[in-house]
Amino acid sequence: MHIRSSALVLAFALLLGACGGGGGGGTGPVPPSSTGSISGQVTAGSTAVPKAQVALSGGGTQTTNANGQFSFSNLEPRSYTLTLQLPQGFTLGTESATKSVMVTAGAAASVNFGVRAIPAASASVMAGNDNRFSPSAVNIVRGGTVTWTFGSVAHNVIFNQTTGAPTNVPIVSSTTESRTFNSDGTFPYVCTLHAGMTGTVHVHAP
Ligand SMILES: [Cu+2]
Repeated sequence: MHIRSSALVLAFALLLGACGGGGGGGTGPVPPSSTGSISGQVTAGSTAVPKAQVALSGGGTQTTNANGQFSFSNLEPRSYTLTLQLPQGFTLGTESATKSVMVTAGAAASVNFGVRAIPAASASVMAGNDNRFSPSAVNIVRGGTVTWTFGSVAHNVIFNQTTGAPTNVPIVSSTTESRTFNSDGTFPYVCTLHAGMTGTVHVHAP
């Protein structure tokens, strides 16, 4: 192996010498790459997952960047295994923590992980004087609670569907109201006093 690559280098040197004439600092022919790379991304739905650890068999661990991306380069062509470790707030869901990938010379293999965000136990929504619910959509775990904070302008919270939804919040101002959601699903709601003042609570299984 070692002898063989030395022989290759020698052959290249001879080749350069033979046709190198006038150049002086020319770069010469670029040999085809003998290594490959792996790159990928960790996402939870449409959200990138930064600070995930991706370990490569045979050495090396990368931490995903702000876009959930990672990459390994200069890899000898062969099969590798990637092992994913998620930061807090995320779970694998149906995704597997380890994936095999074949690296070939001169090519970039792509390996992506699609995981799931663990929904929060509670969420807060402002029912402000601008006649908006903010944020307009929240995600909580089943059994979790949403608290609405009302300013001096009066609003209500009326759920579009009653099955699985908690009781409506009557017209109130300058107070907070909390509701617990015990059923999975999507629960849209409106303030009937202000056209277009709408919100949604997404309730997820733990
Ligand atoms: Cu309102």
